[in-house]
Amino acid sequence: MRPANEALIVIDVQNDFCTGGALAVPGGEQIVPQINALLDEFQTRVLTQDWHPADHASFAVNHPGKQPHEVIEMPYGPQILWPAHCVQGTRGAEFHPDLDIAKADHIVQKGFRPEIDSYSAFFENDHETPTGLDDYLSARGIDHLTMVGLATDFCVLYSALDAARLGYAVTVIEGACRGIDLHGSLEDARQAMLDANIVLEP
Ligand code: VGL
Ligand code: ZN
Repeated sequence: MRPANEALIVIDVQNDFCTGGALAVPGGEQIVPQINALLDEFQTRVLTQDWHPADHASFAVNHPGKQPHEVIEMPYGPQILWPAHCVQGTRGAEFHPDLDIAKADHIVQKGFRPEIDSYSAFFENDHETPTGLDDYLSARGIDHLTMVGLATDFCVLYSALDAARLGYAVTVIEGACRGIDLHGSLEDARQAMLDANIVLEP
């Protein structure tokens, strides 16, 4: 068992990010068995859930004439447009059926405000609206996070960078993550995490 100051953060292991899903990450479902094993090791286990309303501003379909992966300018900066995914209450938004969600202590839903996306488990994409996760963890004396999940180069990356910035020691287990890899974003993500002193474990 890991010590009480450590938590496992499982990012967005949801049907829409797995094979057959609306925003499928190649091999997304392959990480589920390893994550289930990790859930047994940690005393504090947090899941995040991408949880968008159907009219969410990150969906290309809500911007006439725009296609997925085009970038638009939002008040908080550039935003990549995505296929509609993880719509609240749909099967695509549910956790992968094999993920052992009964072992989680806390679930953070994010991206539920129509006008702002939220990649990070800690802040929305304006980098200042908090999700409450930092308070939850610091109230429990947690200062070390191990992160796994989907996608390595988006929600795992932004969660890990924010956690490092907030002062947590952060480890990302790359074998228990899968990436989208848009225009080399996976290699950029690895470099950004290394630059932030995040430990990358195989
Ligand atoms: C994610 C793109 C859009 C992720 C979520 O979980 O990495 N990526 N929404
Ligand atoms: Zn999303």
